[in-house]
Amino acid sequence: DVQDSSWDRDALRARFCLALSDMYKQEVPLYADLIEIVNEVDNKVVSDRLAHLNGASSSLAETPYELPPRHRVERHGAIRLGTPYELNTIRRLFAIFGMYPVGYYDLTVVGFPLHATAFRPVETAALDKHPFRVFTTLLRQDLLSEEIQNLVGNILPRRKLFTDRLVELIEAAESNHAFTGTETDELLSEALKIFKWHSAATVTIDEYNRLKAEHPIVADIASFPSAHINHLTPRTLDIDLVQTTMIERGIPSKERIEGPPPRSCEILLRQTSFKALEERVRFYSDQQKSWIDGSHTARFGEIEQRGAAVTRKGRELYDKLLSEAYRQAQNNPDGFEGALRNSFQNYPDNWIQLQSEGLIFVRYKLTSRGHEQQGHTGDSHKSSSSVSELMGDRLLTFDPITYEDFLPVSAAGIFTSNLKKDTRETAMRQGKPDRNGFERSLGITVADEFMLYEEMERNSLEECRIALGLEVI
Ligand code: OOG
Ligand code: NI
Repeated sequence: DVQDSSWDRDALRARFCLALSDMYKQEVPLYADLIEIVNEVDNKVVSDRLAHLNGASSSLAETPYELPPRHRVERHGAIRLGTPYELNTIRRLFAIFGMYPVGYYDLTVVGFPLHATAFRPVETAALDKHPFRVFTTLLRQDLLSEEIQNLVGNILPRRKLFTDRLVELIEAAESNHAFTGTETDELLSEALKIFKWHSAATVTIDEYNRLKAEHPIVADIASFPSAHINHLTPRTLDIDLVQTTMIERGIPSKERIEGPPPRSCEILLRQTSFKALEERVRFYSDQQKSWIDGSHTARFGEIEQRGAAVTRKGRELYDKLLSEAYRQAQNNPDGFEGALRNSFQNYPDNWIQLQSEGLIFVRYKLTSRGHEQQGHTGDSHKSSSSVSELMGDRLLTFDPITYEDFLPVSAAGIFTSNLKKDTRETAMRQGKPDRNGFERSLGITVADEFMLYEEMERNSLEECRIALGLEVI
């Protein structure tokens, strides 16, 4: 069982994320600037909150001014893969780092011939240590025109994302081999090669143009020898401030922040980015019988702010209010932004209400009064006391659980801000989701994110009930 191996998956994941981040800083200097802005903004938010807390009594579930250890290191990245073999092997690699596939994302709804999952830690302790995640898309070759299917079918099986040594090390890990320090270093450096940028295309300029005419994303996936990381995203405490700072400093930022409007109780995910870079790429030209210069636009920088994970009911309300905002955008003097603020007035914006209406997932914890009464509650409380009774008696309180996943519609906003629309898009929009096909390629099923959050909530409540000497229901 790989779960019980001798190495520390959390420590490996932390090293892997740091190494990727260092590599990407070298490759995309604007990413390094972005990290600096995020650090500045977050320092300011923390000192403002401290000043505020010194003046006021702290209320329930107020965002802590002491940041959890995961904060400064938190990132997500994104890669795009071409074949089932590539997806399957990435899954085996990421498992060594304690990252498992969670959720199925169908991107045909936004006109992309892709489906995806997010590789991430799933357990509370692992998430608390280092919550690195990689949004991983797989090309849907079945949605391409026959001509491009043939072209891609020729190119992709020949590329070698994983070195022989890497595959050997993955196999060793799977048979529970205890890695030496040197082998761990090798594992990381061989893994990094998968994500590295290459400025020489593996296709001719003509092929590149044909792939790009099909859909720019197809060219991005099929023209290069690696699955280059296409963005790496730090988490910030104040995305609005990061956005204005980016604009002030002349960074080509996207116009709007994707996701929910600004709120006092953050939910789900808000994201913004700077636009993709136009990069010089060398292509072989059959006509000129030589290498020529061309360009490719795909890699960008992104920032995110994460809030509470919402329940299915909370997600339905989110989706409903979002589509309402789209419908009303034309009639609002402030356009989509105004319509969004308007429709989200119907999304409760206070933690107690969000919790009591079952809109968010929470982690229960004992209040200080609860701690004092540990084990003594039996007399005054029915052992079947409900959550709301225990909260009413101020024995129990909660923290919202952080959303660890992605929002496909936001992702689409980011995608489309970086890529020109295309004629075949409509055909791709008609594609049906193919979760079974995706899972067959992956080699296992993807976890259901709602069930993971539910389990965290249930476990936290059980622990509290046990500590209070109450019956576990
Ligand atoms: C993936 C986009 C998804 C996000 O933050 O929602 C994503 C891609 O561009 O390949 O990273
Ligand atoms: Ni992203």
